[in-house]
Amino acid sequence: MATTPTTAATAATAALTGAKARRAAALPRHVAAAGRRADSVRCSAVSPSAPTPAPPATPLRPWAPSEPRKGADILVESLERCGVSDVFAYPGGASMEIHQALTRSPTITNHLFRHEQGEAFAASGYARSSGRVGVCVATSGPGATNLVSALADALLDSVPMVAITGQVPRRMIGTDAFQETPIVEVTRSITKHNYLVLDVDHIPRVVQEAFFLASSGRPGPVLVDIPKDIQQQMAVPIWDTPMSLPGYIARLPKPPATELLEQVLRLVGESRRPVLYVGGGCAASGEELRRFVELTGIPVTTTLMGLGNFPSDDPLSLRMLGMHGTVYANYAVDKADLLLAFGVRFDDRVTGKIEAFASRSKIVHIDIDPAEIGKNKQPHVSICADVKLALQGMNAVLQGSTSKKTFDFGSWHNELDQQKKEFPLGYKTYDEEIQPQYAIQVLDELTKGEAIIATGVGQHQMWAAQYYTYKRPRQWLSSAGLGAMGFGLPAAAGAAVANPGVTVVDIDGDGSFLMNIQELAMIRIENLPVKVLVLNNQHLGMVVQWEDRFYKANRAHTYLGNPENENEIYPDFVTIAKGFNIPAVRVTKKSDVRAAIKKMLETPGPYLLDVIVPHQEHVLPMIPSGGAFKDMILDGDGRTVY
Ligand SMILES: Cc1ncc(C[n+]2csc(CCOP(=O)(O)OP(=O)(O)O)c2C)c(N)n1
Ligand SMILES: [Mg+2]
Repeated sequence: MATTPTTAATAATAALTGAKARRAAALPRHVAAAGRRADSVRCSAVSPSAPTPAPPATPLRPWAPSEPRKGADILVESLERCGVSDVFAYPGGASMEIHQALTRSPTITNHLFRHEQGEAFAASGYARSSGRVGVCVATSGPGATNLVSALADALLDSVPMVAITGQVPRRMIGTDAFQETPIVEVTRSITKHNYLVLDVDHIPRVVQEAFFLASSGRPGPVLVDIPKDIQQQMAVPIWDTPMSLPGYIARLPKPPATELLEQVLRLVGESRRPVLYVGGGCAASGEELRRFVELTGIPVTTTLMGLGNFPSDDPLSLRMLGMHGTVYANYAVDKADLLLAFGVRFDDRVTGKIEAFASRSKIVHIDIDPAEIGKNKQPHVSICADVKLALQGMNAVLQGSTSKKTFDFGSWHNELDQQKKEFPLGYKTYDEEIQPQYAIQVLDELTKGEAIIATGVGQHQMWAAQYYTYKRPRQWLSSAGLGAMGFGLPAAAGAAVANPGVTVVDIDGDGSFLMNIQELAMIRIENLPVKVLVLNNQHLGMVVQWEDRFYKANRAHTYLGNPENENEIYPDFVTIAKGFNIPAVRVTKKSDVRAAIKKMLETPGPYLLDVIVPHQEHVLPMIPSGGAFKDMILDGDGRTVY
């Protein structure tokens, strides 16, 4: 390895490559030139919680303010100053100083997951469900590389996270030392930014910057790598060191110009078939969005990331669009004359064939990230701004007495209502077989659509998106952009930590659940109300669906059961759960589902329900990859020969 401390430091703080470079390159020049001093922005300014005063010295921390303490203690105190109350940390040689320091923190609790991938997805679940920055800590080498999937996931889904890794001592960096990986290099293109700390005095500033970067503008993951000798070095912290991010801060979008917002409203006034296409970027503006819809009467479809940002039981909701979206949502976008794309990125799973997507429509794109504007689809009007401010601004104009506008989209609503009647979401039933969609509908009914839902990746994820009634932002936690199996259980646990007392259900697939099954230990030991509902089809169902449709049902390593005995359910999740001391039940008959889910919800603490479902079921509707609205598949399943 050729990395020297100096080059690594320069590279870590100066270079922006990959996704970061794309975004930076797209920043408008006039914004970059505007230059504002960083000094005025403090860590607490971006933390949703109130500024935290320095905690009083405790017996655990005998030092006076001007006395030296270990770098690891400075790190933990810096986290406290950023309002951190929970971390997800798994120890090792290069991070045990941090763990020792955590035991001295009067305010921070560590939640011990059993795998670093688990803790990092937990930090994501914590952040997604609360809006607060999720923090995970891992040791060097394998600990750090185990964070990689979750960092990539957080970058693609814009989740605010700070990952802290231990690194080998400075003098050993670049020597292929035991458990050395250049994690700054490894994660450069899957973090919003990353740091290698080479001076103990930099810790307060770097932590402050990391939290600011993670949570400001378009949120994302930031990694801070700290060599062990720095964690051990004694120093007196200087807490008021200002952040040094002048370029970044200068490029953060300004409030949207009223003229632009009025231009958008003029387009709304001229349109007859407008549609709101809403994504994860609207997670912080659910209220403003609802008000905007009340004032305009524009129907709303959301992306997978946008579920809950507009209530899916509202008469104007078209539910989800895209590959597995509803017929009526995709119909609306296909027929629209105005598409209001708010906090979205025209992902290929939404657009399919990009030229055919919203081809009759003018497009208004509002997004906080300039790199998204025009990346996949050229908008007619674009506003690079915080969508919350844009919605507030438009609502103010609409409510203004002098310019009060009324819109009449009655015939458009009737046309879409007709589509809803003609093409509702639905599925066939077969005697006592449990349809996975049915199990989710029962869960929805029994939880009144109020639970926080996490998922794995696959068919069960799509059914969970289609059949649960999300009513509020931050209720739906799913690895959307990366599609990382194994996300569900740890993300559910992280959400349970962030939302004490709230029931969290992990609707999981048998394949996905198996990827982080070890976190059953964590939910048992912390007695979290995490309910695991496994839709167990003994297969990698989503891949099976593609095999059925596009590979003449040739099974290529997609059966997860025991080939020697296909009649038994393998592995036996109920027995495994019992080994973790978690109550668990298996259901195989439709008539038992309701009582079983009721029992699961009524049982305090963790619970596992293994729901045996047929593997022949297909997620429908489906627009094949790269297809258009006209290519939508409405029926058929694995019982059909193609
Ligand atoms: C880590 C990871 N590996 C592979 C894939 C590819 N993949 C997507 S869906 C899927 C099947 C998932 O099976 P399961 O969790 O049982 O869900 P099901 O589709 O059966 O509901 C696979 C293998 C992935 N998304 N993530
Ligand atoms: Mg499966």
